Amino acid sequence: MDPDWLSFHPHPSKPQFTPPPGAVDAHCHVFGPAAQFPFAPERKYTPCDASKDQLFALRDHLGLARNVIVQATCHGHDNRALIDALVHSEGRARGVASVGPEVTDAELQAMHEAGVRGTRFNFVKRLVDFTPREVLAEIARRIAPLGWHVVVYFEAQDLPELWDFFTTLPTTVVVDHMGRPDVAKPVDGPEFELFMKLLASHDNIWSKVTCPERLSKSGPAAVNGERNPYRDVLPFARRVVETFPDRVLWGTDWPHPNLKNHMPDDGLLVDFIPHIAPSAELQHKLLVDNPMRLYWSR
Ligand code: 0GY
Repeated sequence: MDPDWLSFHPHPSKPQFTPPPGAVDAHCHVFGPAAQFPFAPERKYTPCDASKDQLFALRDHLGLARNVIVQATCHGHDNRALIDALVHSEGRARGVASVGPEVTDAELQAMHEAGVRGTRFNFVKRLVDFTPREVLAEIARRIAPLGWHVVVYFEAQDLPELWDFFTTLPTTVVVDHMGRPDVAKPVDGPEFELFMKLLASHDNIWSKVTCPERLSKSGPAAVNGERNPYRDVLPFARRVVETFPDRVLWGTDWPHPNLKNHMPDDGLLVDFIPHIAPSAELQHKLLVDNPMRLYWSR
């Protein structure tokens, strides 16, 4: 693994918040193990191993029922570690794969049978090489008949340039981490307003309200001893949940790739939930109804 790589928290705390029965962690990854599933030669980072068994143990520890495992860029278009996790999950995990134009229809069908329900397009320049929009549009056209959606990952400053591409995709589109807002800017400033407008004007576009630990500048410090971390991210996530309650997903992002300053306690991440989804009804939509509709109904 990279010399400055931070490994995931070895002993996450027990959350104080009890997720509703059937709650889904809708954004997490598996890494390797590299001896069994080597990382891709074109990867931009080399992580620690983070196995399916460790992921499933974390799921149980946090009081969650299911996972949506998202293909990480360190595995490129080789989805074997993801598929292996899905087929050993006893139906409790679905996946988002990463595919290139070379993928065959038979391979897509086999991935569907293993539990894949989406493909991810990554526009974060430090993570991937550029892929022409026409190539991605053709992949979207091919996965649409399977009922899959497209997950997109990008930085907030790139949204204006990506807008036309996102809004012409023929599938449901799920945005990772609220489009990575700069949380030092106002929640009603032009940058986040543009993101809110994207969802307000397109009812096929969803958002993950994930990664407070990645977006936060204030960090995990508790206030008055309360487990209420990442307070600067809270208004952003809460605004998205309250405005689009039927199109939001939550996840841990375990094992937290590329965090350089601190590694979150996954129990604290679960305790972020009641602050962004303050009612039982919002929590149930965020954690159960929405992910079940998107990942387990087709
Ligand atoms: C995330 C975030 C990151 C990495 C990846 O696939 C990946 O490599 O997603 C990141 O470095 O911001 O969503 O887990």
